Amino acid sequence: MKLDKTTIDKLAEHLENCELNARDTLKITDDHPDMDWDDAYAIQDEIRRRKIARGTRIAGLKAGLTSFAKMKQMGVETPVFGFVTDYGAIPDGGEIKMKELIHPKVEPEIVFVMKRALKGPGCHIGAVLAATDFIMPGIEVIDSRYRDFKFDLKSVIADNTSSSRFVVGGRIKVADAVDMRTLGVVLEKNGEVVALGAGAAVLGHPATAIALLANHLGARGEEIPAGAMILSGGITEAVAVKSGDNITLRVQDLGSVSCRFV
Ligand code: OOG
Ligand code: MG
Repeated sequence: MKLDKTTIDKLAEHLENCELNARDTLKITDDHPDMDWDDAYAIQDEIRRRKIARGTRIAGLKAGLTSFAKMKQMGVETPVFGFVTDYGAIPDGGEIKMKELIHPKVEPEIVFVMKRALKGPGCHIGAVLAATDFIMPGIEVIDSRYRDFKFDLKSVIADNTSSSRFVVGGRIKVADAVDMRTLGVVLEKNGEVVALGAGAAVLGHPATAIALLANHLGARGEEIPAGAMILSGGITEAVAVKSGDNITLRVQDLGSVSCRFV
């Protein structure tokens, strides 16, 4: 750790206020170029602590920057991990208020729900599939607090990996009922196809993202709890949205989910 506790708390408060007030900021590594990975996750942990203390519930976990398309779009090359909140959950077909957000983008994702806890190190796809209860389609709405989505990995980890809103639903399937690698996804904006891909875009198999999360948590003495919902990461580039846009995600064999920006 390179930052002291006072600085970590101050940066967490600043980033969380940017989220809650829909205000953007410059990436925090500009003022703290020597901060390290532990500092970045410590800031994210402090944001989580602040939310829980205020009565917010953690609705699930997320992996991000797990596909080549996303890494290329953001100019980074390592996955990151964060959490999603109860107030971020939007019902299928629901409305998302633009005035609560800065510059949202949508991502097509495969969402896992676990029946058993998973603890790294040494967690692999087989362990993930054995511990998975079911999968379902999800739209993640990301909204970086950094101006123009310009950040580096440490800044985005501290900012809870741009976590904002999410929509899950569609049809659930047990993990062995589908080949997640060849699962086709089609993302539509106002009825037009704006992005498409297949599950293998996420690290060869979306379950790999869950294994990496378990290993990441294991290194910190934590685990993925039984029952956890986990977003495995955008399969395609994220797509910018504006007020009035209707978004639908169709996933082969898993139905569709949608939302509207107002
Ligand atoms: C970081 C969050 C990325 C994903 O699925 O790749 C993410 C960002 O691109 O702002 O959630
Ligand atoms: Mg995502």
